[in-house]
Amino acid sequence: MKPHIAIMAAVAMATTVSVAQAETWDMPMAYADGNFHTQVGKQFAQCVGTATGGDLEITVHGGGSLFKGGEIKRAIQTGQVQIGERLLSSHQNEEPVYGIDSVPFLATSFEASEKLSAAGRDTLVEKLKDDNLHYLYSVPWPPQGFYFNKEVNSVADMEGVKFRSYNSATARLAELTGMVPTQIEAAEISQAFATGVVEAMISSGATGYDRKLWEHVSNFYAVDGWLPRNTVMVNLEAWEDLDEGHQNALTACAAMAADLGLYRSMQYTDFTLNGLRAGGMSVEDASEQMVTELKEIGAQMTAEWLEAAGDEGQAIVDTFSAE
Ligand code: PCA
Repeated sequence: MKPHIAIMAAVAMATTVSVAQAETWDMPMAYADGNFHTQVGKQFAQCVGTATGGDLEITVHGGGSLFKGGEIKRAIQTGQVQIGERLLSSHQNEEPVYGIDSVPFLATSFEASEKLSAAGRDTLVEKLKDDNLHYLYSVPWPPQGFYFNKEVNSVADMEGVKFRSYNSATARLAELTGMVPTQIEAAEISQAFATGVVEAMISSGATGYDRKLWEHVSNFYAVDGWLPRNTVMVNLEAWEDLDEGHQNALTACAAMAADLGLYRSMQYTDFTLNGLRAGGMSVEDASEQMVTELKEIGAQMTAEWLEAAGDEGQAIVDTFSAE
């Protein structure tokens, strides 16, 4: 073999070897590319690429482009993708513990959301493991408030309103307030409002801002009902196939992403509420009467959740309340 051919062959072989070693994972995410969750996911992916020296490259697919929100958990569980992010509370019907962050008026601030998440972490990790998933990190949405296309001062004003829900807790809340729920993923909100399928919802300022809700509704009422969380999970076999060094890299990047996500969520709260105002919406606190009535409904939903979640659920709430 001529020397330069030998070198070329060696280079080709080296390239082949390194390509064969580098693993690529797909990471579906359900929310808009510009949303902080997606941006944090991308920074997490970048961190993993750097920390593993390029051995593991994660490609983020935002906006529900690879799998829609409702399909993501199953896609990870079954190994169709190795990693992804999901609003776990929308799987509360599978496992009550997944819905703890959406129990109305249990944890109503960023601080409380972090505390509740920490109190329930060990149980959540076990539940996810039973579902063939490894927990990596979770990030709270900003506090939840109501969007209506009219002035609403009490629960009576909600009667008969067509309401967009995103999990079973928001559907139950609609029922208990006399509204008519339809479950719709965030990516489909604009269309659902534009076609009149729904006319109201409860969500963060962030999602209303991402979906330009001012084009469809007039009023936002801050209620700070709860802060649901998005959870990033890995297929258990994919996780176990990683060597310890790479697992450590993912765990470290996950800790970074959790901190960054919390910070970005806090930052995004005022920014997006101001964005709703700039779009022409009225943004104000819910009336005292509305809050009082909602808290009564919240107490009923808390009791319902505790009944479903049993001793395990009670233990998480006790740890959360004790500290
Ligand atoms: N946005 C998501 C979940 C909670 C939130 O603030 C949504 O509306 O689908």
